[in-house]
Amino acid sequence: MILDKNIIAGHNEKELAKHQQQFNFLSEQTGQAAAILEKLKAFQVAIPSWALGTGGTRFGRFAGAGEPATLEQKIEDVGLLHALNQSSGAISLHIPWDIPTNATAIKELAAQHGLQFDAMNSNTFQDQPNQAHSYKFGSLQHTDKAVRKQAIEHNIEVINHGVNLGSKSLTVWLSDGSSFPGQLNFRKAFQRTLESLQEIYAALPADWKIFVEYKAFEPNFYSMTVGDWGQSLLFANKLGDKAYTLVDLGHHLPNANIEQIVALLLNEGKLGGFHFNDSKYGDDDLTVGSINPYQLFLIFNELVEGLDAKGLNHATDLGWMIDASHNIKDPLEDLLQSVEAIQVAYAQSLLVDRAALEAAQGNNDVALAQEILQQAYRTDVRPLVAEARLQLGGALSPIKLFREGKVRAALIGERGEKSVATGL
Ligand code: PSV
Ligand code: MN
Ligand code: MN
Repeated sequence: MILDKNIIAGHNEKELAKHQQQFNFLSEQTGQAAAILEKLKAFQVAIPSWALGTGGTRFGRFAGAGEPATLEQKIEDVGLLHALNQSSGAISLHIPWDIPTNATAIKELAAQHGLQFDAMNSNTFQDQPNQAHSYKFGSLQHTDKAVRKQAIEHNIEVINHGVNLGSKSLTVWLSDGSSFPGQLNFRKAFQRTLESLQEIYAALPADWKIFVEYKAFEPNFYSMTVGDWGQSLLFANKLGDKAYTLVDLGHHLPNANIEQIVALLLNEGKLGGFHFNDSKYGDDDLTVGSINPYQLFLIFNELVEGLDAKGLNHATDLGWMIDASHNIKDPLEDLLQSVEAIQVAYAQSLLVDRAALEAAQGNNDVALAQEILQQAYRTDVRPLVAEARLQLGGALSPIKLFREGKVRAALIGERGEKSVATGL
């Protein structure tokens, strides 16, 4: 299904008068709408293929209807999102769930929808049918060299698929670790993992990056071999210039100061990218901004400050992606909400009066520094985000149009009630 431009234009016409009023008020209030709009328009958030179907938990799965069953359908779904918000211009694939059997055709299809291929993801946390060795006790860390070799070869195969599609990065998230004290020699597991990663690194094309993603717990519950940003940074530093740490917001222990982690990684030149989601307890994969939007703003505040200080490009020098997969919402509506929450936090952080904040910090004026941040955070920037969409040809109210245009019903018509996505 492709959303007709006339449908979007018709929707915008109905919404325009109200929007214009709100946008004009905000422009006057902030006095810097034009500059922020340009940045918002350049900012794209990649969509992971595994977020397009409802995820399950170990207690069950409630599949939605009309989910994308093939890679082509996943690309179509991201195409729909991008048509609606003009800010989801990339898809991130997970191998072997998304093997592109005909890379040229897949590339063409993506291009028709205005999509690029974001980071490729390997999977050594599940055993696949006919696989020679099991990952039950880890993959790149495994005590058995044959298992490590299999996992290394899989990662190289993922790079090769990515090369064919024009992707430029590999994200490695490992479930490796241990669930009971005594199970693992931490030093040796680290060393084996490093040597495995070095072999994968050696297969990276010159213009590629490798992102080492960390996670504090799950599926292993005593230790994770890449359990926090310190361990990820150790790997990234030892691997070389093409290796970076990837921050997934859900992968920290409760109350971790993620904004400080991000600021320091960026300062070290080792922050590679993000997986956005939100959580109350752990890796809940909830909609971005649904639980703690202030934290999201504080993270973006550090990112904007750090990127500007280093003369980096907000849109292109880091990898921006959503990583969520949950049980009960329509995944496309959820993703529209997530992208908007990211854009809102980004726009708010662009509103921060940097010079005033720096002066307040220099004077140790703690109350004023907080006032400056909250002035930006409490500004309702949604009309700015909507205006950016409008200028790019997207919909003023994407979810409203998704519902009024009966997009899910059309997808069910095409794919059937029982079409289930492959993935988490
Ligand atoms: C598992 O926690 C996970 O959500 C990681 O965040 C990865 O990025 C993702 O799965 C896909 O492998
Ligand atoms: Mn992730
Ligand atoms: Mn996760």
